[in-house]
Amino acid sequence: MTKIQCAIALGSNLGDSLDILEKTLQIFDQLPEIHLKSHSQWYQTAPIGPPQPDYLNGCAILETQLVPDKLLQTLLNIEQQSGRVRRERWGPRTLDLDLLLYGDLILKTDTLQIPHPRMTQRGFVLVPLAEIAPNWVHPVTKKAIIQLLDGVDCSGVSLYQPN
Ligand code: PH2
Ligand code: MG
Ligand code: MG
Repeated sequence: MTKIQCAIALGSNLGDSLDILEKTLQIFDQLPEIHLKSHSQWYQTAPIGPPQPDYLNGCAILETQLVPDKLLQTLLNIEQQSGRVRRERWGPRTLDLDLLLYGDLILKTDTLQIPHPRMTQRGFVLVPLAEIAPNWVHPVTKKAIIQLLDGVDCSGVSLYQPN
């Protein structure tokens, strides 16, 4: 079976976010069907959506043989293990894992859209992604991640400085 490279966005703004995100990377690495290739640094980001605490965000590149649906299911399972309860849309969460890119696949079903439909507008996704995959070409816009970053307001995104 062929292995596909995928880009994942990680986010948290409830609970011990740094610990939750670090543990998520370990979980990725331990799953036999996923290989963690690289991950970005963590960024503190102003919330988009209803008023809520700042997020910690980052991105990871995974290599996997899982088909998109199974990968999505795996991501949802990990979210649930972190104690995530789904409340309001775009509201605070202990862990959010979004499948951004799956090779150069373009897919739209009732449950899954790849590339992630809002990734091109979000500094909190593009800044960490540009750190680890600047030249990955977004299959719909045909622009590299570093080019997409050019058109986006990143003022709310800064490198996380643990004290
Ligand atoms: N995720 C959301 C809504 N708003 N804002 C930031 N800064 N970071 C996020 O990950 C985020 C958000 C819904 O997924
Ligand atoms: Mg999200
Ligand atoms: Mg999500």
